[in-house]
Amino acid sequence: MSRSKSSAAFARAKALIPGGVNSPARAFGGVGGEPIFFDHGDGAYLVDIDGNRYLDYIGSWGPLILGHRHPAVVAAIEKALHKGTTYGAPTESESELAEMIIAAVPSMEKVRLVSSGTEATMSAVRLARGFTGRNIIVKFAGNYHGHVDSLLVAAGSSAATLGVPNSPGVTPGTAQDTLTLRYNDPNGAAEAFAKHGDKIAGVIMEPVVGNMGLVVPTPEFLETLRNVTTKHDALLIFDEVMTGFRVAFGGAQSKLGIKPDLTTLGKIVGGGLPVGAYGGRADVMNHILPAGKVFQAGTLSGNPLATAAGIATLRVLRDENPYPRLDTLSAKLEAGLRKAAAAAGVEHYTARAGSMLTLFFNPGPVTDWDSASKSRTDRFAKYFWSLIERGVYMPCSQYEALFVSAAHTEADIDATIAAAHEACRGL
Ligand code: KE4
Repeated sequence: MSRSKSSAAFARAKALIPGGVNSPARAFGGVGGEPIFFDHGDGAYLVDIDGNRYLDYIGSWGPLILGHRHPAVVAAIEKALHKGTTYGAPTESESELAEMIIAAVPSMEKVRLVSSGTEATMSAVRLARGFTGRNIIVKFAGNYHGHVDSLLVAAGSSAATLGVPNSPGVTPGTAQDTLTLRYNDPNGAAEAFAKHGDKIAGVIMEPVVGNMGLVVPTPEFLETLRNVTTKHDALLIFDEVMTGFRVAFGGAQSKLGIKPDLTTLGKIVGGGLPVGAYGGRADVMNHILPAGKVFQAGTLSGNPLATAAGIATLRVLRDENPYPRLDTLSAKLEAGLRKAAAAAGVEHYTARAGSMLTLFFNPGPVTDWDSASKSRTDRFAKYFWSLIERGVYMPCSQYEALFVSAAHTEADIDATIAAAHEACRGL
């Protein structure tokens, strides 16, 4: 495959934009080589500016559960577009999207729309601190919640250690109020609350992790977090930016049977346009300005084009219920990727939650960042590029989840598995 136009486009972009990309996740840092520039999407496929066609398993990092350019989403955006693009004033479409979110996610009694997942988590953390009057936020190593200063914190070495900033620009003053624990470590969480419980405003977590590769929580871990936060009057925040409307229409919480106090959303809820959301207990949400005193605002929050795309997407998900088929296709893909690695004698471990899954080049089990970070990223890089040459576009990092969309067919899954058999042979 020639990618000369992509290469030229990257050279141009690097002179204008740091690293030539507007988000580091697209920079191919985890796999080497140059990022591919795309011209358009088509159902389950992406077409790059050199005309090469790929089966897309990134789906824009999660939003495109219906695939590229679903007719209902395109029509909804077009209809909204001809009325205007933004008003800076309330519209009924914001209430309609809010009603759909609240109907789908039982723990959400009230919701505020913003423009990204980062804004949603940043606002939820501020709200937890404003509601409780406390400072400390607990997060988990390997969980990503967007580029919020207070959550860009290195893992602390134990329950009692307060995190240190791992991004230049995040001050020690900011990081000192973030406690980073090990995922799937109920004892560590219990110890942290025994020591700091009366100072902890909230716990934020990915209820199913996508950002260290896919890691599922143990029931004991979830139950412990729900119990200790309730006992100490701290808030439990589920960051469902990735899992919301992905692993189930009601999000991971609807499958895990745990009710958080706040939930953050993004990605699918905007149908491919910029929407984030945070919501939960009304008694907590009513502390948000202008109902309460915790400040949060946004010029394009609830943007009419974005809410139209989100409403159309949630309507298709609610009325057509693609989840059983997505689960069947994704299970077939997972089994096929495992078989391809096994046939080549390559150490591997997989984890899946609905239509998001990760193949780790790791003997497993992968239960936390410590175990995930032992993966053979060198093998992943070779695997990634071998698949690219066979027209399969996987997430460009071992520490991400791939996404199957409703536009993928059985034949697409079979072709991907065949390509994986060839890609594993060279590892
Ligand atoms: P955004 O600000 O990128 O919309 O959302 C941040 C965010 C928050 N919470 C979770 C669980 C997330 O996964 C994300 C964003 N996910 C990454 C990919 N794993 C987005 C890709 C990127 O940063 O370009």
